[in-house]
Amino acid sequence: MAMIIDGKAISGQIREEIKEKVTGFISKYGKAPSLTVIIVGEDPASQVYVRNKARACEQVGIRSEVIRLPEDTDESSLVSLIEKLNGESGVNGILVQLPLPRGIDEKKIILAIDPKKDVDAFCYENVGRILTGDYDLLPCTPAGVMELLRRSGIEVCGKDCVVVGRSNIVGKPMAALLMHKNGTVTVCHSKTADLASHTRRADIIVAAVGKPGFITADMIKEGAVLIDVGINRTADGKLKGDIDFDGCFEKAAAITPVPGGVGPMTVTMLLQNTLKAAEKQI
Ligand code: L34
Repeated sequence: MAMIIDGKAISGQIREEIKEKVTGFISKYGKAPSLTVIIVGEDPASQVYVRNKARACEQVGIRSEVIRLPEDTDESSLVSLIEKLNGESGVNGILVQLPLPRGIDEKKIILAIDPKKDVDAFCYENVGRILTGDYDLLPCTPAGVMELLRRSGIEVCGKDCVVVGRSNIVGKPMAALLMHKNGTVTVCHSKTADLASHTRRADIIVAAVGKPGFITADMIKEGAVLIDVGINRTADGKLKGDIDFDGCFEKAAAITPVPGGVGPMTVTMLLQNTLKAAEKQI
């Protein structure tokens, strides 16, 4: 029977710690760290995530502003807005919620953000820092996964880690962070021949595929640690992860639920990055 890794509870603990640090920051510098989130269009999932981010900022005393732009916003006005925010000393962190509407080049937008204010750590400079291990800002989801492992007492050193998914946002930085902790890392993806032969050898699986229930009990080994990054909305409106939670529960040693696993940690790591960015800018 698996230990359930309670991301919501761990998140709550970390937010208390961040809140104390933010209080210290405010008494030292006379102002709160601040985050500006830009959301373009009406994607319902993005609306939920951005609302969660704003609420979390409020919880810990970080000042946040959400800028809502219409679906038909053009690339150049979005870039202009980012450039304006880059120049404002009262803005410590800038986040453009992804995905962006068709017709806007995400890469261009990400690279318009001042690397010091890039609290997603998506720009080239920050990605290079992550790969070399010389970083202060980490991408929120992979950082959240590492923190879940650490606070659950799960050792990465020497373990066989299989990351399923190779996105720039999750899979690639996830692999880098696991390597920094001396895990032996395999990155699998949609073209991997015989995926199960890899996942069955894994001590730790991080699933970031975007397919509900994709990782099934027959694909894991007894005692594996399962980290589920997937958030899929099923037809009946429920949230389902990439891992078949019920099927894997007996066989795994530990598993994250969806919701209440990695999701809240993504939001919490954003708070941490915003505080770090603010400290660096002072
Ligand atoms: N720029 N775009 C940018 N940065 C990010 O870090 C993200 N991500 C992903 C999507 N686009 C982004 C997020 O914020 C995913 N993501 C995110 C944020 C919050 C939650 C999940 C993903 C979250 O709060 N999840 C809750 C449930 C939310 C619900 O009810 O839908 C959970 O318990 O998993």
